[in-house]
Amino acid sequence: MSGYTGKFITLEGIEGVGKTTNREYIRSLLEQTGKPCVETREPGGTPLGEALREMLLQHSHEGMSSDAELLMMFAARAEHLNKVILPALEAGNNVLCDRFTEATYAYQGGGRGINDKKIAELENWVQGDLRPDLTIILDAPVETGRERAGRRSAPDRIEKEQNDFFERVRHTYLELANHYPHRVAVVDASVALEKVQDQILHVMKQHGILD
Ligand code: T5A
Repeated sequence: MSGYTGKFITLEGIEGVGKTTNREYIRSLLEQTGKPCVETREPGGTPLGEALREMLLQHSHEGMSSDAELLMMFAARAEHLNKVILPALEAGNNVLCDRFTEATYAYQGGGRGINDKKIAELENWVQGDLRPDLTIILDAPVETGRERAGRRSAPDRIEKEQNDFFERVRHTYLELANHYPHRVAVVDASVALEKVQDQILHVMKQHGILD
């Protein structure tokens, strides 16, 4: 838990499940708490983080080692925490972040096969005790997510991975939800948007983010 008066909410899931689509809705729910909401994303959220994002996602860095990828995700995160997330929480705001460390467990851990103890060491170093108050995992079959993402844009360096990579990513997300049910919730994102948003409202109430 973040331990701040504002809430730290993160949004996760494989490609194309609807994170961007649902951000505005979640933001509007968070604003009902009376506190402003700082909306941000990872990798990114700062000038350095956005530069790292570009390097991570562009095709000119095909063949990047998994460890380099992992360390760049945490370099971007360290900057993001220091410059955006912690100042916003310290000022009493809610923070809504499109992806955070659960993505690292899912993609670099599940997808790339990096041992989760290595990820946990970096998590503890960079974040100390800070964990999101609630992580909402939008879950849908890999084919559904990829088909939706493909309609939107051409695949980036990570999106061009094969289905088995995304099956491992999805599986790791679901394992995280089983492991941390008090702070990680799964929403079925394969259904119509209205039904997805009903579930989001429900989990935010269930986890005490909204009354
Ligand atoms: N990454 C990130 C790591 O590997 N490790 C890390 O630690 C971190 C932080 C970032 C990449 O970096 C990786 C993961 C990613 O590969 P990103 O842009 O944050 O990339 O993530 P993407 O998943 O690529 O984002 P997308 O924009 O592709 O997916 P979204 O945001 O989940 O999907 P969205 O909202 O754009 O929707 C896609 C399409 O589906 C439609 C929308 O209208 C849109 O057209 N849609 C629906 N259609 C029908 N029914 C619904 N319920 C729908 N919901 C949305």
